[in-house]
Order: sequence, then C-alpha cells, then structure tokens
Amino acid sequence: MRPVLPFSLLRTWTGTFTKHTFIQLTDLSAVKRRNMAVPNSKTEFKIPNSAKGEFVRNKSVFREWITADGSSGYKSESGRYHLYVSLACPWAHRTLIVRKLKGLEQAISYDVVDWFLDGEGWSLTDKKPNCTLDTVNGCSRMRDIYLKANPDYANRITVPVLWDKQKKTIVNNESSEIIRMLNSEFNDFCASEKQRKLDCYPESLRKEIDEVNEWIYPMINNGVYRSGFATSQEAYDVAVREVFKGLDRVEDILSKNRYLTGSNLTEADVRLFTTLIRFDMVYVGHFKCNKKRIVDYPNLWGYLRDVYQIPGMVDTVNFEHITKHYMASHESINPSRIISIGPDIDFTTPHGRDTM
Ligand SMILES: N[C@@H](CCC(=O)N[C@@H](CS)C(=O)NCC(=O)O)C(=O)O
Repeated sequence: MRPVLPFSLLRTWTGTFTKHTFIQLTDLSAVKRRNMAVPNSKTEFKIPNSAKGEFVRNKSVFREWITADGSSGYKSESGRYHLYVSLACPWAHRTLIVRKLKGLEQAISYDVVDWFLDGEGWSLTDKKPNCTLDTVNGCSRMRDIYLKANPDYANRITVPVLWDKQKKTIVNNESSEIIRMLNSEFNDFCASEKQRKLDCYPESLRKEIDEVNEWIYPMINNGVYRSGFATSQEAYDVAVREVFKGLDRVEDILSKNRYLTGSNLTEADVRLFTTLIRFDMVYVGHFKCNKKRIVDYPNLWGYLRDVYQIPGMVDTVNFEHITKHYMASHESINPSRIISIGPDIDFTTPHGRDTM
C-alpha cells in the first residue's frame, strides 16, 4: 500500500516503510488537518541569537507619530488607522489594552494574525478561532504589508503594526510608542468622557513611570525572552536571574502600592501585565523561568488579578492563542510542538487590593 506522506516528509525520508511507519505518518497527516504545524525545518521560525547564545531583539524601524493636530503629517482621525496584532504577543497585547481602556474600539480597527509563526513570518487566516483575514490590505502574510509600506524592507516582520489607511503605509511598529499615541492623541474619539480623561502617562508621574519601565523592560518583559531564547547556559543563567530579581523588586513595590507608581493604573502597569498574564501559563515551562510562579508571590498575584479584573481587560486576553503560539511555533525549544495542559489558574478570585 502507498503511504500518504506530507511532501516535506517525502523529501527527507531515508528509512524503509513498515506498517508501523505508515501508522505514524498517517497520524501526522491527521495532525496537519487539525491545523497543527507539521515540522519542516525550511519554514522553521528562527530566533535571532548572538554568538554567545544571547537573544538579540531587533530595533523597530517604523517610528512616525500620530498627533491630534496633524503637525506630524499623521492626524488622528476616527477610522483612519488600523492595528495588526497577535493575541499571543505581549507587545501587541499592550496596544489592544490601551485601545480598550481609552474606548477607541470605533475609532481604530484591528486584525489578528494566526497564532502560528513560521519562517515566513506571521500570516492571516479566518480558518482558526479568533484569527482574521487582512481586512485592509487583503494580504495573507504580514511580510506583504511591510513590503507595501517599504518595498526594500529587509528587517524583522513583527507585530504590532499601526497602519495608516489614508497614506497606505505603516506609521509605527513599536508598541511602547503606539500606546503613547493611543493614550494621548485620540481623545476626540473616546467612547466616554471617563475614557477621554483617562491618562496612562500623566505629566505628574512621567519620571516614575519612565524609571520603572527602564528596568522592567530588560529584566522582566524582555528578560523572559532572553531566558527562553538563550542557546547557551551562560546566557540563560544571566537572563533568568534577572527575571526573578526584577519580580522580587516588583513584589516589594506592590507590597506598598496598589499599582507600580501609586494608586492609579498607568502604562507601566499595562506593560508589566502583558508579561505577568503569560508567565505561569507559558514562561514558567516553555521559557524555563521556573524558580517561582506568579501565584507564589502574594502581592504580584493579587495585582495580576486586580489588573485582569479591570472592566474590558478580559476581552484582550486569549489563552488559546498565547499557549499555542509559543509552544507550537518555537520548534527549537519544543521540537514535538505539543501544547502542554497548563496550570489551572483562576484570575477572577477576589484580590483585596482595592482597599490599599
Ligand atoms: N519592539 C517591538 C517588538 C515586537 C515583537 O518582537 N513582536 C514579536 C511577537 S511577540 C514578533 O512579531 N516577532 C516576530 C519576529 O521577530 O520575527 C514592540 O514592542 O512593538
């Protein structure tokens, strides 16, 4: 009998076919039908590492700014701008949170990429739950959207992307800047007065916010990636120690303050939250950040539930995309691409921090 083989396996197969082989390979086809990734080294997502095995994050390239008065050439307008996000990605997640908190759902549209990332980059499909087609440019790959903005673009294809439907280009692909724009430049389009008044980067707290961002980014937000993507023991040891040093430092702050810089939520909390919500689900196991879990830190755990329970926040969190993306996309970390069962965590239990 002729076995039905995926083309990638036919090309690499060197053994003899037995009944046992047939059963295994047929199983793989079934896996493919269920939209799982079939290992194929040609399209494997490659992690950028230094010669010392350290993860090296590339700098974002598109850095234009939208302003309320239009002085930058990009005027804030309702319906003009569009986000491309991954629900799995902590950086893209930041932009969805600020869009939600500021009530900009009507003003700024968005598309969601497939949670599976391969060597060709992010793709768009409506064949998986909560993934979308590209409703603006009709592209099936994020790469093509980048090439529309700059045909010579040769850097990494990352999300989030803030797209200008009028100028047909990428305004910005750096989440820390996109959230600043959404926070301050779209106040004419917020759904409610309360949302218009909400300021996640208030003048009076800028120094404190900048200060915490300055160490939380390398130690925690990017620290988990530096741990998980390390390809040498030395690089991992340095990164993972910093992650837990950073979490200990946050734990101390949160034993005194409800939020990172006082009694109000700011962008510093949004930026930390998107890492914390992924931590016990993914980073503990997949990125080997397993010295402690967030649920082991009394203040961090209460704080995480506190932020999660902010109205609207839950709509921005998708655990299916989060777990599947990391575990299935990073073949070098998880060659079987098996998605682990994950811990039972209830983020909805009372946190008691409202009295702080
Ligand atoms: N500095 C960027 C980082 C964005 C980023 O690295 N996104 C990841 C997803 S979590 C990505 O798209 N990676 C694809 C790649 O590097 O090829 C930001 O904060 O916006």
